[in-house]
Amino acid sequence: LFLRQIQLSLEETELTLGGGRPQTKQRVLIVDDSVSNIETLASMLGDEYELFFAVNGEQAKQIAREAHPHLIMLDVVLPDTDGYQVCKQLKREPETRDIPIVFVTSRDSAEDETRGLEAGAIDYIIKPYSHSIVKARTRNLLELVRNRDLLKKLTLTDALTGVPNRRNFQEVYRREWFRACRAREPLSLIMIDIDNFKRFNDFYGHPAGDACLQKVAKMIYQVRKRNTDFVARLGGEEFVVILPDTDAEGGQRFADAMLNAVRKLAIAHEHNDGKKIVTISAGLVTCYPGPHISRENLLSTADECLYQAKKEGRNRVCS
Ligand code: GH3
Ligand code: MG
Ligand code: MG
Ligand code: MG
Repeated sequence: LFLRQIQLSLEETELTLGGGRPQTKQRVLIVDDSVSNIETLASMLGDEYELFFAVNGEQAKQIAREAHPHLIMLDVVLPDTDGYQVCKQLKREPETRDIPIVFVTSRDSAEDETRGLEAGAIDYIIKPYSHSIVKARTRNLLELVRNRDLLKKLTLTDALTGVPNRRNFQEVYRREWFRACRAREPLSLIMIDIDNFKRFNDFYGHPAGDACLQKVAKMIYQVRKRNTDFVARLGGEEFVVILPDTDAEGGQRFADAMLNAVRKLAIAHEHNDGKKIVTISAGLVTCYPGPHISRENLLSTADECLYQAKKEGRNRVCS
C-alpha cells in the first residue's frame, strides 16, 4: 500500500511535467533458437507483457540494449554462443546489468543450474515446466522489478517539482564529464537561483512559494531542446542545468531563453527590487573537460558567476 501511494504521487508529479503515462505493459525479452519454444512462452505471457524475441546471443544482447526489457527469459543452448556467456556479458554492461535474467532450459543437472545462477541469473526454470507456475513466477518477479524501479526513481527525483534531484545531478554530471573528456566536446553548466525568494515566501506564504518553485522548475525543463540537456533541483530555490556538447554561445542562448521564459510566467512578486514579477539569476560556465580542470572546480566557478549576477542586480546571466 505504501508503494502504491508513492507510485500514485509520482504519477501526479509526472503529470505536472507533462510526461505522465499510465502504467504501461512491462517488456519481456524471450531468447530461444526454437520457434516453438518461443511460441509456447509467448502464448503464456503475451497478454500481460509486451514481448520481444531473439533467436541467438548477438540478437539478444542488441535487443536488450535497445529495448531495455524488464525481464529476459534465456535459453542455454544457442546457435552462436551459450546462454551463460550471454548472461555474464549482460551483467557486465552498465546499461543491461539491472535486467533480471531467468534461464529456461531442459538442462536439469545441479551443475548447470548452479552455473546459471552464478552467471547472475535470478531464477532457473527447467523444462518441461508447468505453465501456471512459470506465469506466477514471472508475475512475482516483474512486480519486484516494478517496485525496485519505482524506488530508484524516487531516490533520484525531487518530490516537490518532479525534476531530478541533487543525487541524480551528481551521477549525471560525473557521467557527462567523462563522456565529454572522451569525445573532446565542450560542456556547459548553468547554476540558477530565484531572486529574492525569501521575501516571496514571507509575503505570499510557503504554499505559494512551493507552487512558484513548481512552475519555475517546469519552465526550465521545457526550455530544453535536446533530451540530453539535464535539469535538476539542487535544493531550496536553486537549480542546475547540464548542457552536453554545448559551447559558450549555446549556453548563453539557453540561459537567455530560460530567463525570458521565467519572466513570461509573470508570477507576481511585490518585493523583487521593483520588478513586480519573479525572476531568476544564472551563472554560466563552459569548458572542454580534461585533466587541467576538475568537476568541482567548474561547479564552483558557476557558483561564483551566479554570485556575480546577484551582485550586479539580479535577473541576469553572468559567465
Ligand atoms: P537572492 O536573490 O540573493 O537569492 O535572495 P533569496 O531571498 O532568494 O535567497 P535566500 O537564500 O536568502 O533565501 C532562499 C529562500 O528560499 C529561503 C526559503 O524561504 C526559500 N525556500 C527554500 N526552499 C524552499 C521550499 O522548498 N519551499 C518554499 N516555499 N520556499 C523555500
Ligand atoms: Mg536452444
Ligand atoms: Mg534566491
Ligand atoms: Mg539560494
